[in-house]
Amino acid sequence: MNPNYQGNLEGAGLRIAIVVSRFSGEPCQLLLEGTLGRLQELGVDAQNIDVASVPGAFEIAGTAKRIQRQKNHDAIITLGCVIRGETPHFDFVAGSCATSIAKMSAKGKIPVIFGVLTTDDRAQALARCGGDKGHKGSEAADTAIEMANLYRNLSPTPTETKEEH
Ligand code: INI
Repeated sequence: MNPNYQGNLEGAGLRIAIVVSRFSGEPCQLLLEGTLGRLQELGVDAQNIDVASVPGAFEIAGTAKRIQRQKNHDAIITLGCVIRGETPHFDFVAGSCATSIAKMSAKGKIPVIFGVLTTDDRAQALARCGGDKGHKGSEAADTAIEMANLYRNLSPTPTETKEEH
């Protein structure tokens, strides 16, 4: 049976926001580059992409929430990198970041995509930014476009009509 509702990878006309943290340096920059490149390959106009830069993964969700409230975008992509070996409070930073973004994504009207790497070390992170484990930034772009188009095909739920964007 074919699904009733489906997304697609047509990015033309979509407005996308990216929230990217800077904490780990190179992996974060590579994630951003991969996301921007893939969004444009999928037809998103560069002028329809907004990027917010934040210090660390802990700041991503609050920033994404404020962008969500602007009601100017069809999807938000969150990008960042939390490395276990670089912090004794890995579980707090990674856990709070993932939980807050998951809540936003489930409750809000637009998709919020989780492109935050959580790895044991820097090599594992780099492997996921265009190395032998693929590119999580470019995958996040695909997911954002597919989900934005899927949500356009779905009616809002009764609670969402009362809720924030
Ligand atoms: N932030 C990250 O994005 N990645 C990390 O690996 C990290 N470590 O290792 O601590 C990290 N910490 C900073 C945190 O996200 C906040 O910026 C900081 O606690 C201020 O709120």
